Order: sequence, then structure tokens, then C-alpha cells
Amino acid sequence: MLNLKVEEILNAQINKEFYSAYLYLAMSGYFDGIGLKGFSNWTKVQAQEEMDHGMILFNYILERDGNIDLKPIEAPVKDFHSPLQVFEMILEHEKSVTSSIESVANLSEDECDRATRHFIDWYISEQVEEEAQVLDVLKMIKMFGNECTILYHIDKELAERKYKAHDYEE
Ligand code: OFO
Repeated sequence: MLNLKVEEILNAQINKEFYSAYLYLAMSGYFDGIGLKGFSNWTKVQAQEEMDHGMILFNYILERDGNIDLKPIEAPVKDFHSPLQVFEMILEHEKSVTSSIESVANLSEDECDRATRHFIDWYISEQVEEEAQVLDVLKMIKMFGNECTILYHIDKELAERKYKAHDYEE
């Protein structure tokens, strides 16, 4: 049986993961609209991964005989102006998700819920990976992004990203 405080924070985290998916989808739409199909692909793949993150939490709550409590998903922001501005926004967003994952880890420790503490480690590693990926793109854009030909090459590189279902690994 899942501790009620832990159950609540895990349900809140589901909401954050699906909000993330919404946010990335909004970005994907923006990039498609300005002709950057590779950027659009990258953010769309990220949206799919975020839905996996939400589903893994959903399945975990059920596995622990907890209750699912889904809240409305906020509409994503949509004031996007350039690849640089969007990727800066992504980095800030992911940092805030990292800190909410850390709150889950801290609470599960405080509540002596070892199973959740162990489970959430996967998300901690995932956040390290995500922030690193975003930083790589951000650095490329900062370095070369103002030159159209280079932006075109970055776009081609981001078009290569493929969605692979994210499975929770012990
Ligand atoms: Fe789910 O990792 Fe990004 O937000």
C-alpha cells in the first residue's frame, strides 16, 4: 500500500510529465510552422518520451495499490520566438522538473518508502540525461545558430532523433 503523501506527490508528478508533453508538442508545432522540421521532430520525440514518463508513474502507483488522481493539464505557454529562446526555455523547464523529481526522492526518504525511493532513481538519471541533451543543442545554437546555413545543419541533425519507447529499468 502506498503512503498517502507519496501517492499525492506521484500523482502531481504525472501531471507535470503530461504538461511537459504538451509543452514539447506546442514547441514542435511552432518549429514546424517556421519550417524547421528537424527541430519539430526533436521536440515531438521528446513529447512522446514525456508521455512514457507519465505512464511509468501511472503504472507504478497501480502496482503499489495506490489511487490514481488525475488533475487538469494546464495549457502550455506559446510565446516562442526563435530556436535559441525555445531551447533556453526547455533547459529552464527541465531544471524545474529535476527539482520536482528530487522532491519526490526527498519525500519518499522522509516517509521511509524505500520502494519509491528506489523507483525514482530512474527518473533522476533520466533528468541528468535530458538536461545534458538539451545543453548540447543549446550550445550548438549559441555557437552557430545565427548563421542560416548552420541552423539548417542543426535542423538536419535534430531530424535524426527517433522515438524509442521508454521502459523503466531497475
Ligand atoms: Fe519527464 O523529463 Fe522532461 O520534463
